[in-house]
Amino acid sequence: MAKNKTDSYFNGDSPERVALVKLMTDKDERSAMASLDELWRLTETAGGEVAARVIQSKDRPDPATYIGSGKVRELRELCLNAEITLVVFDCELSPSQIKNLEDILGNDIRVIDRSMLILDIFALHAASGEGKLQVELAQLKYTVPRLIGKGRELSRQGGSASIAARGPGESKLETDRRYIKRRIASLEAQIEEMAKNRRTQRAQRDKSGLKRITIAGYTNAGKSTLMNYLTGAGILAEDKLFATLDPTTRRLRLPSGKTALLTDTVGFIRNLPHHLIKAFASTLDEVRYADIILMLTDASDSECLSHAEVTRELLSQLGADGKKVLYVLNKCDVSENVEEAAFKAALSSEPGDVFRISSLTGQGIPELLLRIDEIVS
Ligand SMILES: Nc1nc2c(ncn2[C@@H]2O[C@H](COP(=O)(O)OP(=O)(O)OP(=O)(O)O)[C@@H](O)[C@H]2O)c(=O)[nH]1
Ligand SMILES: [Mg+2]
Repeated sequence: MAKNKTDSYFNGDSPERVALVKLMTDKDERSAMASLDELWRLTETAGGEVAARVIQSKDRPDPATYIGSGKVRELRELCLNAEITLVVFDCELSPSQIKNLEDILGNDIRVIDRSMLILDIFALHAASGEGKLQVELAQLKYTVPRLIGKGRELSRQGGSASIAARGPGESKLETDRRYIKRRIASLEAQIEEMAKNRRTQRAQRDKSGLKRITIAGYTNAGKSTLMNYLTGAGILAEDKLFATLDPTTRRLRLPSGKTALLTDTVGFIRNLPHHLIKAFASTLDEVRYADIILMLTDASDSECLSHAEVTRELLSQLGADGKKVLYVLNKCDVSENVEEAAFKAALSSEPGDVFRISSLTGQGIPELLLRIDEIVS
């Protein structure tokens, strides 16, 4: 089962030492570095310590080993010298690529890809029953086929499961394909049942006639901090990726005295694993059923514009086109540098007003609330 925060990796042994590997196919060094920085943060969030970064320049991925077998042998030397036991690739690897890589790297060095790492963080942070089932489903569909057949145990009970070994599975039985098939069917049925409940709750909320406002944005943009500022919801907000997985809805009092419903939800990231989107469909539906979306972006992040672009694109995929979206630049107590024109260009749509706020100090929030009030009225 997915582990929770209290028995996380940090409580046991020292953090696992990790090498990050990136294949650069287009000579775009800046974006390669930004992508590696993000992978670094993901690794730390999962409880790893980054000990090395490796960039390989190549026209296209090697079908067998992704970076080429010569480079993998170099990587092996590096790992042995630096006591690195886990290699994270900044891409999606096929099960056979992982197998080939581990064959060259040797027994004590494990290989995972970016999606497995993200799923691992989700497993670590899942708190509700629904969240845990959703993560387990995504892991069974993505991670497990990549780990299977190596005699590797998928999860160790108690203490310190290592990165990407957390999640479903406690016995050898669980690596059995038939078992996995049955478990997937059962998870899908349970998740559908919970989705039904969610739909009923939504229908009840609809009867109340209150407008629904959903905060959406890249992970770590400050969504939960804004939710807490506006409603005192007391949601965990911290400088980690994917701190929030479960949606929370609270009543929001507007300046006119009217009430609306405000929802905080799971964050986005570029190349969000496909199976995760499918498994979290009912959670992500909060976007589809919103009357107003507050698209929050961290203005202090050097990747602010690309985050806005990714978020806009995912919102569109999730069925938010045609909805009223308010674009909000957050953390303006730290940085006011983002130019409105560049921000609008990144969104490739005409976003109307852009609000600049700080969810920590409250600056800019009265203006945002007045605008919401106007729309609700
Ligand atoms: N300086 C500053 N920090 C902020 C602001 N808003 C949020 N933060 C910080 O940014 C970090 C992330 O905030 P969260 O509210 O957890 O972000 P989130 O969007 O909910 O993130 P996930 O749930 O992980 O996707 C925390 O350390 C917050 O204290 C702000 O306006 N200014
Ligand atoms: Mg959050």
